[in-house]
Amino acid sequence: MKISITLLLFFVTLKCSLIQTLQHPLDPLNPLEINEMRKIIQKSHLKTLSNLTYHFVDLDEPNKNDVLSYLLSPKNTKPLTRRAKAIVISQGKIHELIVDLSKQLVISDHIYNGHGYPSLTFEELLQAVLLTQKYPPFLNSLTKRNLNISQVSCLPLTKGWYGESTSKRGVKITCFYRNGTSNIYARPINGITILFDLESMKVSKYIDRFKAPLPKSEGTDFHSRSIKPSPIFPNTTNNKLIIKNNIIKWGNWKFHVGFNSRAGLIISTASIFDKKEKKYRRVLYRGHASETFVPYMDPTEDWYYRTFMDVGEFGFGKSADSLQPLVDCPGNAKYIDGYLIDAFGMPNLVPRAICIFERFSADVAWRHTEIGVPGKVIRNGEPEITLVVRMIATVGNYDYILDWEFRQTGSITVGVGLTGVLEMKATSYTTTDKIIEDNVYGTLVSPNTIAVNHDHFLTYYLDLDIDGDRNSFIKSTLQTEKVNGCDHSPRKSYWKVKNQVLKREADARIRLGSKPAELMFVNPNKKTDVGNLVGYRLITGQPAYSLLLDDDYPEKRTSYLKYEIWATSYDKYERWAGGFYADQSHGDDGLAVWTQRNRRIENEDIVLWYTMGFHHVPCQEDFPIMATLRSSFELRPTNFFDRNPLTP
Ligand SMILES: *[C@@H]1O[C@H](CO)[C@@H](O)[C@H](O)[C@H]1NC(C)=O
Ligand SMILES: *[C@@H]1O[C@H](CO)[C@@H](O)[C@H](O)[C@H]1NC(C)=O
Ligand SMILES: *[C@@H]1O[C@H](CO)[C@@H](O)[C@H](O)[C@H]1NC(C)=O
Ligand SMILES: *[C@@H]1O[C@H](CO)[C@@H](O)[C@H](O)[C@H]1NC(C)=O
Ligand SMILES: [Cu+2]
Repeated sequence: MKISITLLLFFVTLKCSLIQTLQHPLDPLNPLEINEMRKIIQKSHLKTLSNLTYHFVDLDEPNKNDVLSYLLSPKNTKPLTRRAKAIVISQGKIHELIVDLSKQLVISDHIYNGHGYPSLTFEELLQAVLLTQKYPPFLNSLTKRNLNISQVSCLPLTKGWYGESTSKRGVKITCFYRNGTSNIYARPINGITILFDLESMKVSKYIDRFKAPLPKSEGTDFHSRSIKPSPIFPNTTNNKLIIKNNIIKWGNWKFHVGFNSRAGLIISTASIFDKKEKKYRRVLYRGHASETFVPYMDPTEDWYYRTFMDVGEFGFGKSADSLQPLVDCPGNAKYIDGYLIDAFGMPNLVPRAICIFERFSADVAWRHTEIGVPGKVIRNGEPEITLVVRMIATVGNYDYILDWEFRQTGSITVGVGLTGVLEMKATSYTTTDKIIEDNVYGTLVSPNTIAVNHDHFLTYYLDLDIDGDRNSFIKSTLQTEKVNGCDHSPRKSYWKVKNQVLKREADARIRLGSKPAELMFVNPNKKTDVGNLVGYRLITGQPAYSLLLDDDYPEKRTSYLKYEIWATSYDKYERWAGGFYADQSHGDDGLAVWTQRNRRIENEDIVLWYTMGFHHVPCQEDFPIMATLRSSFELRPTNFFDRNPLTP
């Protein structure tokens, strides 16, 4: 009896997982598949290993060609095998595993011996904090400061890399005093250095240097005001929204929404319907946040190491917060859940990880009034209606609102909103006129509180495939020309467009800002009826590159931030701009390293990388909680359509 129930369950499991795999080959691993993967690993040669922890699990995606043929004719393509990729650590060894879920086998187990470590698990970080809060020398330091442990909150911070030839997995712990506030970051307990070793799970270094004043708790709290969201939403049924599992259809767009622990939200196989060609045309094979870098600009003992690569060290997906209806997303939003994998390999549901909603932007999509036709005033126009796909990552103190906004014109706007709480340090100063040092590395945002200067760099992976895989990257600079005397023109100058096809990866490293330029991915094998190459253009936000010196350790780890733009030859395994093993990385993986091969990028399958940056000099309005600061970039059709697709 017992056996038959087990068998029955086995078949039910198998059947369900098969049904779910038929949707889209890039669907994230579902809970049944995650459980299968874990069981396969537990039954494999790895079963003898002790204390095996899961640091990263993702779909091991099929090759692009196979995905595309499957989507073109699912019935005529043999089913794609579902595989999981898992990075596990056991006894200090990092195993890179590939698990075939249909064959029920671990098909590859490779030990990684290079620099850097995989993303940290939530469970080990929680343990590190709990053990630190019981560590006797720490309790002594609190007693000396007359602080009660029941009011202390601690936070684990990644420690970066500062030239050590070898270093263990570990974090630095920084602590705060609540007593009277829920804004834990507002009251940092300064002067204590705590290094926590994640291999032995012990405090490995403890130094208490001085007793700094603690900022007051008054005025540090923040609470939501009750704002009633408008219940009225304009009637936008002309663009029907269809959400079938992870496949979204809206107006002329069709795309897939994925989710993993590292990138969070992933947009794949986005195509737009062309009325004239009567078919969907490919635009973006995949796009997602690839890495972030948040270096603080304070070189002193408690702060120098704060140079975070949040996506690689922890993960936007792991930090995905459940979205709050009517606050994070409007009333007409539909939600998609996400699944994460904990340190034990168990699936964890993130309810409402992603929301999708039609936005009446209150902007004008196009308009014109014509008074030149005798006897008439002719007014035309359309309101702008867009579709937004959103997730929010709360990474410690900061919240990142990550949007992909699709327009019926063919444009995709990728937006980022920064909000949350600043990282602050305690100081004895209560007003700026009392500051005696040249440099306190930030802004006095409240008495006894300095918010430290820092950057936010968000690098996006954008695998554009304009009407096919083979694309070229064109840089068009606008050049001032002198008017030739023979032209008999009273003008002296004008500008003209000079197109340059970037041939190799080294040509495609671009620092924005000095000369106006248009950056375009084109399909050199396809032209519009009038003969222009079909393409999509990148309209960037404000330029921002890293200002650190080349020989500074954080700069060595993130040298890809010397340029805002890169283009690379497509390689399925090159997705993480700062390298896969980001925790304590040495900078020997990632964009800057891959492109040293200087591969051909003309008429090849190529990938665009763009970094959106913020140099953040804090101000008082960022305290106690920061009003959202936004930036965006746009991928905009350029001679892709024969005419404005909004006009019949
Ligand atoms: C496994 O973890 C347990 C509890 O954390 C610990 O006592 C033990 O030493 C670990 N074993 C190995 C081989 O690391
Ligand atoms: C610390 O706070 C706890 C809980 O509020 C309280 O029970 C305890 O007496 C306090 N300890 C001291 C030394 O004040
Ligand atoms: C908490 O703060 C109040 C003043 O706001 C102070 O009187 C009290 O002693 C503090 N308690 C602890 C445990 O630090
Ligand atoms: C909204 O759309 C529905 C369905 O198409 C239609 O029945 C209704 O009249 C529309 N309402 C307004 C105010 O336009
Ligand atoms: Cu900031």
